[in-house]
Amino acid sequence: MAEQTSSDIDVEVLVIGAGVVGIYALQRALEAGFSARTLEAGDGVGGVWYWNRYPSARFDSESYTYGYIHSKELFEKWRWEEEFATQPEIERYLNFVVDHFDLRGHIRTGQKVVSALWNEADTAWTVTTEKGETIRARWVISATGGLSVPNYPDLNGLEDFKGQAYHTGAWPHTPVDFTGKRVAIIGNGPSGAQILPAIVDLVETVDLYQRTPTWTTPLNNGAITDERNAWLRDNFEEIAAKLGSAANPTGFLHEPAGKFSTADSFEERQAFYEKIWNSPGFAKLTSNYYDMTTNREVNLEFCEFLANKVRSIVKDPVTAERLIPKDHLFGAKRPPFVTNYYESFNNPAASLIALSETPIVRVDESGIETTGGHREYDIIVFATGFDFGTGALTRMGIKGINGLDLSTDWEEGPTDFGGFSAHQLPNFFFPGGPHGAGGGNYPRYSQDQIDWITGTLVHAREHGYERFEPTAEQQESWMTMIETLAPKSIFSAEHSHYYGANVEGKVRKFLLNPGGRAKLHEILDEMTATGDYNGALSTVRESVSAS
Ligand code: NA7
Repeated sequence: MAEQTSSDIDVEVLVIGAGVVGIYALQRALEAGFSARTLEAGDGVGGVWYWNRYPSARFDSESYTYGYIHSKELFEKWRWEEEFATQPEIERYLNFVVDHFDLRGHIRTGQKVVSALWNEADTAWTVTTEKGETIRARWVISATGGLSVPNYPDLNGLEDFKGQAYHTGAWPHTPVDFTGKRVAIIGNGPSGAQILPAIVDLVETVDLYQRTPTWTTPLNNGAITDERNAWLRDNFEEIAAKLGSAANPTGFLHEPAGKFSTADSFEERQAFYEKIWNSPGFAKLTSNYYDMTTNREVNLEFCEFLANKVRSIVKDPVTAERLIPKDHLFGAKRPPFVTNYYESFNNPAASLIALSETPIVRVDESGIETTGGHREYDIIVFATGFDFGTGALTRMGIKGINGLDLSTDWEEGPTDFGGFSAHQLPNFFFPGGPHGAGGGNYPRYSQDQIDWITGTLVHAREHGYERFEPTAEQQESWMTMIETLAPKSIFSAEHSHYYGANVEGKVRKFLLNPGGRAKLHEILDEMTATGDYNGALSTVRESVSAS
């Protein structure tokens, strides 16, 4: 077998995607001294925050807990305007980060990857883009996102519609003018719930098509004052340590309730729920009673509190009842946190169409027909979510050992190790992929993964390993953990994108890491306890002789 030389490859580390995860992966690889490059499909950086430019698209994790926490200098240089920043601010931030770390020269935008082929003899990947660019890399880090492939509903006559139609996840760069327009929004997840209040005062009419009600609660956003900003700067070390800790399963700063529901009387619990209602974003889950997600009775009591909130806000009692979920407990499905969602239905321009009562029959050139009648529209907004977890990876033409085709291999659901690698896909990492995130702040999970991946590449370089491939046993053990703990996850509602249920024909398999960060770290620590990661790392010679 020929000696490996650096001329066999164009670059040591190829990152695919310049979103939150890809930017970090590129920076870490360069910092560790690898030659590295990024291919990005969009014409700019930002990933999900580049594509989702619909009105009022914003974080529902606090800006400074979602942003990067590995650099004090970066943390101090960027000043967030709002507790929960909007998309333009986030896109500006990510561009700032790229320039701060001098990454732009390593990123090629407008380069969508269409194939990635493993070549065992060269211990290298050949990656090709839609425009025909080909790059050979020793290691590939596919940071292509869990929510990057828009999911369109399978509706009769969709192609006949003559008005404007947009998906929230592929929003145009030129602003859409909603003034005086008749608008349909299909979907009431976080995206649909965000866009409704943003346009309701502009439109002639807006109809929200709801398949299943959600437990939407107020975001409780606010501007970051100078005092708050000074506090953030002064406490960077503590903030970074808390967010970065594997013992922090949610990756937020929220203070835990410190008690079980049984500690309080009925009246005290109602007062506590009021406090929770007024808390920021995800604190409604992370600062709630310890047993909120495990004790059905207390969760039902909280749901009744929320239902009464909806009834008190929404003036039309029929609409209010339609907005109240009946099929899942609070937290079982990823809840949206949005300002003025329920209030929007008090605007005479807004209507709720409950698809459980009047399903869509067809779309035609002028609008949408349900079993309740026909309504005309100038604009249809698809807020119908994404092919979560596996969407991008199964569309990238990835072929591993012996031509193993990832799209067919994962037909019955993804099998992986650590939520970022797979047996028979050597030297290929997909941080933020299926089983990547747990029930918490997405970038904190991805940072854990990237830090480990970068550490592995450095370890491999220092010890002469050229190949990383989780063994079949390591993968099986990880997948057993996923399957065993999935029913215990708080996001247990099977009718959710965390089970792939929103995509027509997709197999229903749990797509998060139900063991959380602690389990991930425990498993990875066990692996790294030996020099060759219990057989996952090898030299080219070893892998050839083993095959
Ligand atoms: P989500 O949370 O997946 O929500 C998609 C919404 O679209 C949800 O209300 C779905 O109803 C609805 N949907 C999907 N398909 C249809 C069809 N065919 N007909 C009617 N309604 C449909 O996506 P988002 O973009 O809102 O949020 C994605 C992530 O962004 C979120 O997890 C956060 O991380 C932020 P369903 O509930 O399935 O009945």
